[in-house]
Amino acid sequence: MEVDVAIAGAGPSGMTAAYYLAKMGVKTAIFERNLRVGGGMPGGGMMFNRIVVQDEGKNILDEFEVQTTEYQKGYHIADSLETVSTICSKAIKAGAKIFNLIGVEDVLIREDDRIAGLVLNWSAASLAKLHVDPLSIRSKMVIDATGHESDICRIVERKIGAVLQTKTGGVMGEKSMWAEVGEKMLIENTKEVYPGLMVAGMAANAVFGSPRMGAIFGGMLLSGKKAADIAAQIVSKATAS
Ligand code: 48F
Repeated sequence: MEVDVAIAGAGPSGMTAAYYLAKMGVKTAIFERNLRVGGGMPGGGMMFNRIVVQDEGKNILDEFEVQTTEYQKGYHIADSLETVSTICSKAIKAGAKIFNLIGVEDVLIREDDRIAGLVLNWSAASLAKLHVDPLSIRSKMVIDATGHESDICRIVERKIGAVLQTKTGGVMGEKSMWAEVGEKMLIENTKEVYPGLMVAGMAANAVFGSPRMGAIFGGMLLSGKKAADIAAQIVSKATAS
């Protein structure tokens, strides 16, 4: 019922963030509304289940002991299923909890509308359109790692208003594909976007209006790692005060 960091979405960015947070001893849980983990990674590029990572991303795959093959200077290919299953396993072994089949349907707010946790419900209940009241979990930091949908930021915008730290105050929406720029912007966009709420992975580019990047996944891993570092610092300050 209470964690340090609550992550919405078990795609590559959410699971990478969970791995690094758990490794630092931060109590972390991911809530994934799907039956399976991995988000958009298992499908690779157009269902050829291979992913591409650049050198920086490969360093993380090396740390996870995922096999890669260089196909061009600076670019490497990995098996998407090996990557997803390994990151998932490493995150759980490091101490993170992953709850599948649970969707995030709202955020918990406290004084000054600071985000203080997530409101959860069974995916099956919402799929069956059952009128079932949710439960909530408290956290010191929430990470929106819900991918292109940036679901949690959209909920905040809908319910609290245009309060996000973007140019418009709302979710700006992702731009059309430009892999090189999208990958760079993703790291810059990985940050706190509202008190108590961070964005990681494709959600970060969707929120800040940056391009998408197709089957290049290095940025998702690097964004997850950066999100973990920032969230851990915020949690440690909150714990000290
Ligand atoms: O989409 P997803 O894989 O996000 P990511 O980690 O990675 C993006 C890439 O897969 C790919 C890409 C590469 O260039 O663009 O798309 O940023 O994973 C997001 C996960 O969040 C879950 C969703 O089922 C998926 O597994 N999710 C979405 N909304 C909710 C949610 C929600 N409201 N509650 C719980 N889980």
